[in-house]
Amino acid sequence: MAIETIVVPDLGGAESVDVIELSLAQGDSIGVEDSLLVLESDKATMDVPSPYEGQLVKYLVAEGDTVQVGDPIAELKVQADTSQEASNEAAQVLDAEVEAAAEVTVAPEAPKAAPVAKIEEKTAEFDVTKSSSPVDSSLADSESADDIYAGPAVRMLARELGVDLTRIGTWLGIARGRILKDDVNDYVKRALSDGTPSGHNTGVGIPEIPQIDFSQFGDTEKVKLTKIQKVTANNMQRNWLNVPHVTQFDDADITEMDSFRKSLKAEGEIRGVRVTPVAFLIKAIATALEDNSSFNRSLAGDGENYIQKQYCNIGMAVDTPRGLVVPVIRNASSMGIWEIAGEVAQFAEKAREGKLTPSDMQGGCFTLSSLGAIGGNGFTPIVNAPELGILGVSKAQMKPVWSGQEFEPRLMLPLALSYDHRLINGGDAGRFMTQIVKLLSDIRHLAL
Ligand code: CAO
Repeated sequence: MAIETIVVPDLGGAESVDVIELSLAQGDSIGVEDSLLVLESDKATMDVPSPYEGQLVKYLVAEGDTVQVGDPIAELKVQADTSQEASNEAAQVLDAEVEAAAEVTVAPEAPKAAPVAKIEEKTAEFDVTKSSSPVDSSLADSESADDIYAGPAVRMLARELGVDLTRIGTWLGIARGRILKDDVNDYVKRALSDGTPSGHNTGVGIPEIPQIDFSQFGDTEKVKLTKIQKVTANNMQRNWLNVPHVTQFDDADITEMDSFRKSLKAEGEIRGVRVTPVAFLIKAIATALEDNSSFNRSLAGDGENYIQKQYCNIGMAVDTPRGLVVPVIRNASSMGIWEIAGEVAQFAEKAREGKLTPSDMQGGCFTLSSLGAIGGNGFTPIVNAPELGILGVSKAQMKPVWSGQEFEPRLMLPLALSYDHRLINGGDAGRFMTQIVKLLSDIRHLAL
């Protein structure tokens, strides 16, 4: 056996480079061309392959050190008779690799045959030459991916699996840390088991929001999403991406409706039902839905047909501590205000207690999202697909309204109707909205 000292090879022009990864532990066995350590210049990271088969005695450098060509970096215990021959071969391999790296640095069209496991360019151009996968360029191009320390073999594994290293960094809770092969494998296992997207190129090719390790700015806490929050996140993204939304705004004068509603208070106490504007809204929507059948449709999955619904069920968004849920009030068009108000209260209570059943939340034709009790002038709700429309209601406010002779104080209710423009035209939406405004402004029409 002989002890061989390994030195920094020709760096293809780079004067000094950083040691970013020591690939072995003391006493580890190593084969010819296996990575001994990883160096990083301004333009590339490169593996220094072992010229010998043998065992690591010790490193002569530490991670973070800066080294130059010829500096000793490690001692290996090797078979005396093989050392010279292996040394020559490895030197040739390394020369070829360094040459390829140098070429790539100046010429993006460098041959694809460049040894990908050995040299890792930090420029986007180089990345494109290394693989036909579009994932690669986005990964290496990412500023934050460069902040992650990962050896070429780890980066290659991540590329092969389509995993974004910055996401792994975030998952591990490190903004600038070293990622190992096991981390990549663990992350993929986790992604496969819970359906978490693993890389940039998921979904429909939309650039992802950068994953940031916020702990670098201050204290943070990682909190698990509730099941409802996860479902809501998926549904919202699905609906936002699939449905071409248009939102139309209007105000309904609910002055009379509200004084009538208030006049029901005493009777409501006897009946044990509190009537809020929501009951009138649901009744108005259901009536308008019956009169405007274009809103009571869904696109068929074949893209060739639509389904015309002959029933009239209205979903009602309820804000709960666990997240947003939408119970469905069935046959709302055939119900009176008392009955609807009773269902609104019951469903709201059931929702907040987490007692809604799946069937309570199925079969909706149209959704009401009322933030009236909370506030705001208006918002643009997201259609609850495969429904075609949703009405967002904000807080009613007293406003001066011109009567033709004078300004009068009127209670105005802001409405926002979002609809799926694939099946609903502006004319359909205008008629639908106008009818809702009319029904709320003169609730006698609700009785007709
Ligand atoms: N303008 C002014 N006041 C309003 C109002 C409006 N548009 N709508 C309701 N109010 C008032 C009611 O009159 C009532 O006050 P009084 O008791 O003094 O009459 C109070 O607000 C009641 O509010 P509520 O929330 O208890 O009951 P509700 O029937 O108005 O609403 C529900 C029920 C379930 C729709 C509501 O509680 C809720 O969860 N809303 C949130 C929906 C949501 O999160 N939407 C967003 C979805 S997308 O993220």
